[in-house]
Amino acid sequence: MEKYALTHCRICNSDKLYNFLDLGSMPLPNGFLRKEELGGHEPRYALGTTVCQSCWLVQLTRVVPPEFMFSNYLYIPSTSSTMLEHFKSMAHSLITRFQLSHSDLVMDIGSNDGTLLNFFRQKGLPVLGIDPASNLAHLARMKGVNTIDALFCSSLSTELVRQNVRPKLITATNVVAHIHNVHDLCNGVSYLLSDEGVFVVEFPYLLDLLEKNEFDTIYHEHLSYFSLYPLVRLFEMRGMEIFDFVKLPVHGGSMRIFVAKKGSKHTVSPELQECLQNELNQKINSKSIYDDFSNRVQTNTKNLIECLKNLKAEGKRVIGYGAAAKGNVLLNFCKITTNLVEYIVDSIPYKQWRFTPGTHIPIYPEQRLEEDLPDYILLLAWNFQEEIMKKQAWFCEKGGKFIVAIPEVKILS
Ligand code: DWN
Repeated sequence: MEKYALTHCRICNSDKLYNFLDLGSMPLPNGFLRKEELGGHEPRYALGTTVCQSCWLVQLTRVVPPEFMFSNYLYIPSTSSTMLEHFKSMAHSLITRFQLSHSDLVMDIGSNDGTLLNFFRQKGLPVLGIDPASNLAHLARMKGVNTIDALFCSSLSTELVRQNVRPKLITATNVVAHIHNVHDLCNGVSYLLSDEGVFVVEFPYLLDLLEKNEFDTIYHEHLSYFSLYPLVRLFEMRGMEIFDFVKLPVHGGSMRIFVAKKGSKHTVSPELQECLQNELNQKINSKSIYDDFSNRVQTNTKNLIECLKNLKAEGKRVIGYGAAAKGNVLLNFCKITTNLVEYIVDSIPYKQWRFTPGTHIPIYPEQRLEEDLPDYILLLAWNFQEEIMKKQAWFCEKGGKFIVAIPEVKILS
């Protein structure tokens, strides 16, 4: 059997899986290389998507071990003002909605560099971060955010309860989709959460991914691509229930769900049923929506390659903006190297002066742009289009143009 192959749905254990998009075999999308690592062995892992024909969870066909991806992690949300604002308003809205007081512990699973928790801490609440990336846990502690370097699991929650750690609020943003054993996660959360406690989960929303052709957000870190339909089933299997949700614009369209133990005082929002019905109306429980998405991916990527080749033939210079994980999926799937994109600029120091995995495009600080005026910028971090185009407005004023490939190829000036 293929290494790390998924054989059964991680939520309902069905083996009725329908494969609908094969992105080939590529290196891990955050596997940035130092100069001396170029030419060395770069492990590649199959990247394909499948949908369970029982609970309709979209998931990857392979499960790469988390220790390969999250031990020393290079993704830091705090480098974006968009994400800083997002997490600040998230913390403030949760404190207000659930009337959190200074005695209510807030725990964040996948707490990264402590950005979200720091907003709770600044309001005087006790906080605890859980993240396996020691490099990020160190950054969090430097902010004053107490953090445990570990992958969250039910055995860790047992130890925390033994130490009388009982959070009133547990958050998990862009992490539940990264976890293979979601049943163990739910067991751990349910055991740890206080009786009226709330588990708030945020994730890129499947319907946005499909509607906006966001295929580059499909990569080895993201094992699941959630809609409400399979999640309702997951939490019910674990004695919990989703009682509310909110849609968000970040990361190409996300959803935040509010979960509590069955029998809690939290009343279920009537809009939940409407959203579930909309998912069925959009046919998330049929193969055709996935086949249509796959066909659009093929068309859009062919259009991008043709656009870049035409610009090259016209003698135009193209660079990339944002050494994002999703950008590496796009570059590897389209086999775009320095043949079409000369270099990439990025604001994260960890990534600068390294090279992209698989395509080996050099990454420089954003300041490089001012020293060198290319003709076009391929916006790999399209989810920050507004922030980046505002920051680099001078580039368009000087006649430069942006290229976006998602939801389809467009030239912006
Ligand atoms: O789930 C995940 C999503 C939420 O974020 C993680 N698995 C990994 C990560 O994916 P990503 O690498 O695609 O994330 P970003 O934050 O969309 O990547 C944006 C990149 O653009 C970063 O490397 C930073 C860079 N950037 C920049 O150079 N200048 C971003 C902004 C806003 C800028 O002004």
